[in-house]
Amino acid sequence: MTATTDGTGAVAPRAAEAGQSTTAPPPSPAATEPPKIREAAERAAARSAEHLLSRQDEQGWWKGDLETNVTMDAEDLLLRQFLGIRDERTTAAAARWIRSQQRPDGTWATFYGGPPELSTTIEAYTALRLAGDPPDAPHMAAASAWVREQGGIAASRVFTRIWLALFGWWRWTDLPELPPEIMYLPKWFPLNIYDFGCWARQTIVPLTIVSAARPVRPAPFSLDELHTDPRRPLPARRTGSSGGWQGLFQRLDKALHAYRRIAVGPLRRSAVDAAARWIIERQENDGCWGGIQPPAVYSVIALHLLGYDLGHPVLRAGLESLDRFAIWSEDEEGAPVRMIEACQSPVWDTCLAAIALVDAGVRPDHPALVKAADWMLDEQILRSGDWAVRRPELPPGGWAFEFHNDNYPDIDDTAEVVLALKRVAHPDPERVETAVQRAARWTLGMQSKNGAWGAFDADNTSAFPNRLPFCDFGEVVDPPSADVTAHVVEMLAVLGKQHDPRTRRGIEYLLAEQEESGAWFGRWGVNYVYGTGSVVPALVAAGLPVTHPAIRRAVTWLTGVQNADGGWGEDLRSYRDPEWIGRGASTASQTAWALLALLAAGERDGEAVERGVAWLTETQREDGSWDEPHFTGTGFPWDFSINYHLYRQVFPLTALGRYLHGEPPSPERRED
Ligand code: R03
Repeated sequence: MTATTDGTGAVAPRAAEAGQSTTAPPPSPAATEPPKIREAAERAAARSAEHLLSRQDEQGWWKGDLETNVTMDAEDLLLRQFLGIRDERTTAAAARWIRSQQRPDGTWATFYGGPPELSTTIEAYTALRLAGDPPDAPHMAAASAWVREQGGIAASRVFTRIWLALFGWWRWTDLPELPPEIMYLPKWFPLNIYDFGCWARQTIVPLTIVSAARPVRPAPFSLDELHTDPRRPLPARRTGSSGGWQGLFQRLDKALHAYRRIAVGPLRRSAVDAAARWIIERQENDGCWGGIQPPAVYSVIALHLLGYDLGHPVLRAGLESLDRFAIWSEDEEGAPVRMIEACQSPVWDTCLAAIALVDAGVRPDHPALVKAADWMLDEQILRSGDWAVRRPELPPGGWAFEFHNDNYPDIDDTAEVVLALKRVAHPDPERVETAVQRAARWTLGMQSKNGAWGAFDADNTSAFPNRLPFCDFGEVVDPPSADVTAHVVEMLAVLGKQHDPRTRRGIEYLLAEQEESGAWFGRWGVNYVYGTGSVVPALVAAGLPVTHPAIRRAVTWLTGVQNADGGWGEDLRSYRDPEWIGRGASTASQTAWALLALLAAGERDGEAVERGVAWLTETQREDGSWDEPHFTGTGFPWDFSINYHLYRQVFPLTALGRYLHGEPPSPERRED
């Protein structure tokens, strides 16, 4: 009988060990398996489960910090400066966080251990100038010198230069035009707002109002030291057009600049009003926009420019929602430190935590799991959102990533929530089943033409948005990806739909997406380890035999990139440089993702799994948690990275659980 105890009696033997019927008895410990690794794994799983259970909110959810980079903190201060509401306490606390992230060479990066990044360094420097740090202070002089060497403000991204233009530190004429008339492009016309990914759409609409207004509220200091030639602070507009699509879109931008001179009048005014209405219609009931930072900050600026005062209910709620993105802590001297989250991930964290706890042997009817299931059930979104523009007939039924984001449920969260709900022994199974069926119907209805799934929309694959001069940061469309499709296929398999033609098309997409190496690209997690760790369990759950060539090639790739210390790690640089694919310092979440794939592929008794499990047991901390300074979450490949602070807990626990108790039950799990 293998049970893992967590001191509260919460962890009982899995049904199989308790002699109750399940689809498959757990694998018996291999004769060769040294008992110590199993005992170590049991101890680690019990401590990890206890740690995770202790972090559940009394409302039933889990939420780990969502750490990104200091542009969030800098832009928050710039927003407050622009609105005239910046206070010294908030400024000082934000400045402490920003300074704490500066590296010895004076620069800032977008991820732990990453290379210096120009726009991030410019925004951080500007925020510290707002906080009163003098330009000749050593840490400031080092930063500005490095910025000048990299080409200065002129070489930074469009978003950074928009922030600087708000204070006259850059010229609006040297920024791409974003005409509000875009609101009037029909839904079938290229570059209509629904051709953009939902996050880009929600950001661009308010920015068209800002672009039309071109506001300048002079700043209390200059930033001449951030230009390559401080004597020529505002270099001439960057012209020079290249050929092809890029040249075409640059000429379009020039034409839009010319159009602007005649743009005043009824059409422009009505377009601005249409944009304002669109924004206000989409404000969430907690005041945020889409649960993410960019639409919120630009919507507040846009509406303020249209005359909404800060006391107006829309703006007051918007600003209060931004305050909720702040995480306050203290530094060693006890001084307040404030870090802004770009977004919050309670739904994502809660479903992953529930999966981890059940897979690790916590009773499926444990009160914590029932409470989590109740919270998730209350979070299901039962009204239409922007996704319905492409799917007008489809009934709602998805989940979003955040606390409040009814307009933008995502397919990834929906699939993982269903996988979590199907694991919990809920006292009201009919309620769960109704929610699960709604979710399955919505998810199936969101399948893209190529048989796969994007994150927020169906067939959001236009090639035009990425070519706009404005779009020089992140992704601006939301095409299908292997990791989201895998989570959906795994969900459909658990629902007994592995033979449904739509599931088969998803499987075919996944098999076609496998790369030469045997790995799969990771869109929302870093990177090929995440993609492969998502796809292999899904294919096996859907009935592919572990002897299938695609599974074998994935196993070969994973064992080939295992680190000498037994763990797995993949540096974010693999999004830029193939040399880094599968390479990097071992991390808890990525080691777990590799183990999830190998365990699903039947490699439980192999050396790679044993070494990986050993790495997890040896690196676990006394309190049952793991540390993970490395970023393993992806917002936009390379441009915007996330350290999901709960990944380092939930995924190792899931991997240890499946090592100890076997794969989660699914209608078609084959025993090879
Ligand atoms: C893996 C989990 C499931 N997954 C969740 C995805 C949520 C990821 C966080 C979203 O936060 C964002 C932060 C952003 N920044 N800038 C942009 C942005 C979007 C989302 C952004 C970039 C380009 C444009 C507009 C906005 Br144009 C910091 C599905």
